[in-house]
Amino acid sequence: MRIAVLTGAGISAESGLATFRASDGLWENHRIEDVATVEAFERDPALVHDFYNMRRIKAAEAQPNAAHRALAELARAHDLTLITQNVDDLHERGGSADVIHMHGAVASALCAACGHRWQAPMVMRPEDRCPECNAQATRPDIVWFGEMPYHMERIWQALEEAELFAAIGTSGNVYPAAGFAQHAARFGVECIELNLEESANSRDFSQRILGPASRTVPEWVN
Ligand code: BV8
Repeated sequence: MRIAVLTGAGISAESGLATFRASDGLWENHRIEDVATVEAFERDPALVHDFYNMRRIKAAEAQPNAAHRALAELARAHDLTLITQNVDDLHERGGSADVIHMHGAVASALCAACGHRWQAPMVMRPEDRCPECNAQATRPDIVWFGEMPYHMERIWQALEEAELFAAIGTSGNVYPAAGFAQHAARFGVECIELNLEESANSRDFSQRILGPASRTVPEWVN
């Protein structure tokens, strides 16, 4: 069966990584607009680098949980397209091979001058230079608010061609991801939600499985 899955911060919560929502819109004591926008980076690159340096270190210390591993197992039995809003690499370390990071990845660095991408050092600084063009224009390879998410053509096609769409551990607050269930439903795709609690777009789903992902995802997969 063709399955499209979207994951959010909730799938990594039991691995110890902070979700946006649980901290009342404050991410590690920062307001989102102070750290996750191009304007924020232009205003204070050191602050934004520090924010992502801390998340890169925490992601490296975290371990994938049973939900990450269950999705890797799902891919062995079905034609799975795994889309994540998360910038950590727990899906890959949980065994998933082809993960679509629509909001980027904290382990990746990007040169704003030439577009070169490379494995980010654990700590990035504003004075770092691009290994390709030597410009002092390095940034975290993250999609900030107001920027176009990555791989959208492939995502829309997967949502339209799936037989089943499952959203896991996402509060349904950030677009375009929050509109994926409505988009898929227009193509006759069955949409289910696995979350700790009702989300902002729960009405877009025909079935809801409530509970912690480390329990609900393995049960759903098996
Ligand atoms: C764009 C990287 C256009 C940064 C992120 C339409 C309407 C309104 C607004 C907009 C719109 N279209 C665009 C916008 C603006 C904006 C937006 O949506 N704003 C919101 C706030 C209203 N969207 C954008 O700017 C996007 N860009 O649309 O570009 C464009 C068009 C043309 C050309 C150029 C541009 C880009 C958005 C990407 C922002 N970057 N991430 C970083 O990570 O630091 S967003 C970031 O926040 C995450 O990636 C994720 O997407 C979001 C957090 O959401 P969740 O993952 O859902 O996490 P959250 O904490 O909210 O929820 C966790 C859930 O898990 C909860 O429900 C909880 O109950 C559950 N949970 C907790 N524990 C568990 C659990 N579930 C299971 N088990 C558990 N144990």
